[in-house]
Amino acid sequence: MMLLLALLLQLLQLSPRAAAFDPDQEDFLSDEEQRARNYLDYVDAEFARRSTAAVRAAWDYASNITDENLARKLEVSAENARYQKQQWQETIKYHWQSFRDADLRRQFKKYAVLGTAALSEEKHDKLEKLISEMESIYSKAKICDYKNSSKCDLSLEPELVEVLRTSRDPGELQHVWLEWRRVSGEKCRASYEHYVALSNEAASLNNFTDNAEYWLTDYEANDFPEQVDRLWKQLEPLYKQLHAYVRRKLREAYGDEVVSARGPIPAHLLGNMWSQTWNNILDITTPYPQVEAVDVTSQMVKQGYKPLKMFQLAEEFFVSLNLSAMPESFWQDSILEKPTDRDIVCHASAWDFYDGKDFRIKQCTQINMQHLFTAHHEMGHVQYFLQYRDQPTVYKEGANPGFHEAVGDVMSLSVSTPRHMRELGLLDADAVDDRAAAVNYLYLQGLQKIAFLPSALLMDVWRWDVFKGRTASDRYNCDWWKLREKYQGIEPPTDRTEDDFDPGAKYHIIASVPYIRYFVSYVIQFQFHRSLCQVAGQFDPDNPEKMPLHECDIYQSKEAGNLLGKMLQMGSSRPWTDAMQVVTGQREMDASGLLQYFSPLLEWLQQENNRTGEYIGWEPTTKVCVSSREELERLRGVETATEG
Ligand code: X8Z
Ligand code: ZN
Repeated sequence: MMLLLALLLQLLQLSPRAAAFDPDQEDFLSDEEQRARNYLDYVDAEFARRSTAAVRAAWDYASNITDENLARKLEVSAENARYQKQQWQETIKYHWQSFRDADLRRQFKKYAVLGTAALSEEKHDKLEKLISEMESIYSKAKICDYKNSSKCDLSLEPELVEVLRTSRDPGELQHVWLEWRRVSGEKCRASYEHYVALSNEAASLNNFTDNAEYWLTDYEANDFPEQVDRLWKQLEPLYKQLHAYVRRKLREAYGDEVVSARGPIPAHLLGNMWSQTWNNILDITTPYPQVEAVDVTSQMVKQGYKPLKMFQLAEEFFVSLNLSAMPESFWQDSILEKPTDRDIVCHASAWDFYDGKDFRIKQCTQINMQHLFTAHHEMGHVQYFLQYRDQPTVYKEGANPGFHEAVGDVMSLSVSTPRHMRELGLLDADAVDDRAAAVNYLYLQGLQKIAFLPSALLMDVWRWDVFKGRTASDRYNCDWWKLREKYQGIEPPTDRTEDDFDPGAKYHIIASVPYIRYFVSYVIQFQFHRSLCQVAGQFDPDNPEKMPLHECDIYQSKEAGNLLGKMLQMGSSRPWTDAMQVVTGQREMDASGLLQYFSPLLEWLQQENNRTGEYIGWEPTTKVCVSSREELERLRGVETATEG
């Protein structure tokens, strides 16, 4: 009878609202759960099939930006949104919150969030179109050469990145910095405003207060922004020491007309378009210039490195840990060099096609050390895809997005050690391993890892403010610069206005990719590194002096690889705290890994800044940010008048 009733209810698509722990209802309950399992099997297969189609269309567009490919991508996306909406109606009929099977509850919880498909067809299409068009503007943007104004075919990758990396002419750096913002961000400003409104509307249709709250669901913690804030408080003193030292070195290189003693650092002098990693200014800031150089770019060029070789090296590292090699099709279908016959989205990315077979990377690889690490970074994503390929489709994600970003970087923490670089033949075999060399190495790592932290954090602090309406559209740019100054202690090379849109000159902003994942990654990768090094017998927490964390290289440690693999195989099937526990025994993000790694550098920086009497921190910028260029002209007019 019970069975019959259940069957009837099933036919009617009505699920019994049973109390979870009522023993009399047990059969009833498990019956619904059984039905839910079957339902999930079906949905999962369909979801995978549709994801494959969507990813194929997205790949086709990103690797060949044409109107036809955009139309096709939008078509598939619209069709999927229609399907998802229908399916969602079915999904929410289940009383999944009262299921006793935690895994079933978890999968339903994920499927119960519809996302942007909740929008009307028209608005969904508009939102997709806006993002794709901003990506297209960003990817096709070109500027003219500083010295040769008739040469106007310079793209971000490789030309502008290269100027920022190598030029030491402040005029040229400022030209490239300003021009890039003029042809990318500024052109996206109106679309961005529209994008914010539609994203918020989608979030509210999903019962979130705004899109910021929606984005944060990935982290399964209500206090996540506070957690991140706490981490930053712990890391800020280290950042400020690095900042003060770099400012002095830049002042010595460019003069105090260009770099002041106590102000924020001019953003265009840090070797990177977004001032987010500073490793490219190693040559003019290195602590001990007479000791061997730790940047291996020139060696890579000298030895004729090719993009393929860089990815093969990365693969070999993963395989040495007993992790997976890339499938044959990966090598066939990936794009590892910038094509010359069409426009593509050059920003590096890794792609899971959700069919268990097709995995690719797209990267406009340049031959330099940074791109060697980016190759490992991207392959880290693919390694994660491979490890969780047998999970249900909803679990084919990182434990949280920060985990996904951390995998390849953990490899790079070993690969970049001088010991490993020597084994690769990229550093002199007979160079000395003394304290000065160690400081040089840790300093280079600091320029990449410590410098990055505030820039990663503020990217989403700004967007959370935007989505929450705390930053209105007429404050987009000036609020951006307030945060750049507050967190990073940098300033623009010239005054800015609300006619500019500098956040939009960064890929992840216009492509709608949340950024806090990278902040998380840069913290937890040191937790992973520490634990894996311990397992590999390369780090002894009781004797860090003898075996410092920054010298550890987990290469060829199957123990380390197996432990990491165990975590990767989980995908997002468990809360990230559980995944983290597998590798580290810890259940929270913790800055102590990073602080421990950099402790010899902190000590050195403190001594050095003390010695030269550096001001730690920064006084307010003298640059202004106003409502419009017209207003700026007016102000400047007033200024000249009063001066006159
Ligand atoms: O975007 C990336 C990767 C792809 S997930 C190339 N990264 C961030 C960036 O470039 O801004 C890696 C580190 C930071
Ligand atoms: Zn990544």
